[in-house]
Amino acid sequence: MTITITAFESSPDRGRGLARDMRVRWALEEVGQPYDVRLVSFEAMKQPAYRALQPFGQIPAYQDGDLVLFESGAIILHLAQSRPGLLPVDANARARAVAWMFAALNTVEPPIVEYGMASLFERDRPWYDQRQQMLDTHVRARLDPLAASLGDKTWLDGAFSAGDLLMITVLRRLERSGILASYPALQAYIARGEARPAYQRAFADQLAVFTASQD
Ligand code: GTB
Repeated sequence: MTITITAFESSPDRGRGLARDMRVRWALEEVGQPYDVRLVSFEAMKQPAYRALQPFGQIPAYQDGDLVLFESGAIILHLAQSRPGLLPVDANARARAVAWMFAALNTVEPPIVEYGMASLFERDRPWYDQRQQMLDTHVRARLDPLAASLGDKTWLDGAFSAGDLLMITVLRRLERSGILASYPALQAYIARGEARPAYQRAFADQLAVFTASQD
């Protein structure tokens, strides 16, 4: 049975690999798992048939035979637990890598998403500058300890793991914010992730979808 994931028919990120199918594609490539992609429109995502796969009407959803999953973190955790390559074998090291997965999604991503949403949708509000300053502070309050934890290591904890994969996809959302300029070690960390062959394949595949949607 072929694994199928869903992705935007035409991604609002214009092929920058910021939508959450990118992290699942990257994980699938890291573990060497072939997959199909089902492209969905915004309208189709909100229909009952799609909500049976993803209750919130979002991408990505994941199907492998009888198993239907939603939430990019849960999909990646499932892939990492069922195939070698994304979690250490040692039980304690594995638990720590899972902690970094949660840290990426639950501690670092929320202020980054809030910052990005404000930049997109609140720019014309009279209070925008003040709010953006506050959100900038919130993002830095996560990046400072993250950079300290990374130190001069290549990855967050030993070998590359699903924790790094998620953290790097989350940090990439800041690429146009200017904030990362204060964090050269995090910039280098992102670049190491982006240099991985599995990342490159995943990125090229999602970009090809966007490019085709413009024809
Ligand atoms: N927690 C869920 C998960 O991790 O799977 C969140 C899924 C989610 O937010 N999906 C978004 C979606 O389907 C796409 S990724 N949105 C449509 C909707 O809710 O109606 C979020 C995203 C969208 C666009 C950009 N961008 O343009 O840069 C970046 C990220």
